[in-house]
Amino acid sequence: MGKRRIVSPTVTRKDRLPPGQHWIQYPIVYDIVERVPDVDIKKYRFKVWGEVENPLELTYEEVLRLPSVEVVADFHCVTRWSVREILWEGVPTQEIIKLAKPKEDAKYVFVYCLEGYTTNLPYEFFAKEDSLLAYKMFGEPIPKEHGYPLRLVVPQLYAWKSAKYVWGIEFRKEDRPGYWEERGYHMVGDPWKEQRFWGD
Ligand SMILES: Nc1nc2c(c(=O)[nH]1)N[C@H]1C(S)=C(S)[C@@H](COP(=O)(O)O)O[C@H]1N2
Ligand SMILES: [Mo]
Repeated sequence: MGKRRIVSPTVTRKDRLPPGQHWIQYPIVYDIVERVPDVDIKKYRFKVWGEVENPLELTYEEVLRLPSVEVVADFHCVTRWSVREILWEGVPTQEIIKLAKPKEDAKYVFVYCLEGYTTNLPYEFFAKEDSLLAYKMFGEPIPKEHGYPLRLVVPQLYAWKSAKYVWGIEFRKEDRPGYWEERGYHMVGDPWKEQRFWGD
């Protein structure tokens, strides 16, 4: 039996290409560091904490055993390129929500990455049906430069919110700016509203 496949609303919506964007063939690799450190996968732990009833701490093997989906989604970078129909596979964020049980007042999500990158987003976008923690891209283990071992993919926001090398998810009452958000980028980042910079 095939895995459940979700076609993201980013693919099916009528105004598919967000304003100010153009199509390219493949995502350009962007990193805030020159060399991303190698991960010792035996020591890797994926953690969820903050405004939740059930904090999580999982090994990579345990992450791979969680219920999973395939998501086909477009990918929109704030530098104005967009890529059609990337195939991701991993754990739907809705599954993380089921396990960790965020409380009523968990309105924001803050994401921690192995090399020090962080980003923030509203809970509402984290919880979308096409958001996932991906460990495969086009059917193969996600390449290191695209986020191995685990990548938060949030197709309905600009790509800087799709954090690579994720190790931690914190549910929060209050918003807090991540790496690019501290440097002027938008706290939400909805491409169809052209929320590029804070104030847009
Ligand atoms: N951990 C981490 N995640 C990150 C980044 C980063 O520097 N570090 N860059 C972001 C930006 S600005 C973009 S456009 C996308 C690019 O994804 P790609 O490198 O897979 O093409 O990753 C996002 N996720
Ligand atoms: Mo970006």
